[in-house]
Amino acid sequence: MNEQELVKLSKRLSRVLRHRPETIGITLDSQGWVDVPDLLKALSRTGTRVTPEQLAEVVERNDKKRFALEDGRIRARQGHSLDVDLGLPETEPPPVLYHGTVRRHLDSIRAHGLLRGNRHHVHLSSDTATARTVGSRRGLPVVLTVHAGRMAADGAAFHVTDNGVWLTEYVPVAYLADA
Ligand code: HQG
Repeated sequence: MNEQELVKLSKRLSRVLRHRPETIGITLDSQGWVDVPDLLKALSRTGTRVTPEQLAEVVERNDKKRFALEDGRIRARQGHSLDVDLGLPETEPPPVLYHGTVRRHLDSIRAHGLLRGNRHHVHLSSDTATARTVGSRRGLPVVLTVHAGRMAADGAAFHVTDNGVWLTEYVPVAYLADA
């Protein structure tokens, strides 16, 4: 597959495995998994023919390792709006993490803190370059520092996905600073 085809299929998979499985007539189990043959049949029924080899290629070559393929099943590693339990253990965060956003959200973020919106968690990065990339999806990026160590010491839970995205439910204003 060429790069364009890979990105297109990755976006389609993100949509069905994180947000809207019902649009192709599948359901995910409580941990977000679906059997590969069921997924491929459903994609084919809805006009997207994908072979098991192509699916493996998208999972393997995905720039952010967004999907996990194990024992004939697949799931998204993070980013769900659906209620799934990823089973990620609570993990001690580094002293600071970063959040990439855009200027137009800053007033609201400084008033209310970082909110998870439709997703299960607020997404944080361990380095500023990744945070900048996340922010730049929406415009000129602005990077905020999150005092994760202090938050954890004050009782907040953090999780990290196996592709290195840090997750927490909410970041109060008191733990935010400019990067
Ligand atoms: C902003 C991508 C106003 C927040 C990325 C962000 C990430 C507020 C937007 C992952 C706010 C939510 C997640 C507040 C937060 N007032 N705006 N109080 N609190 N926001 O897409 O972090 O490619 O849900 O700054 O790489 O941008 O999908 O979150 O701009 O890892 O794998 O509200 O999605 O990964 O946007 O991105 P999102 P995000 P994938």
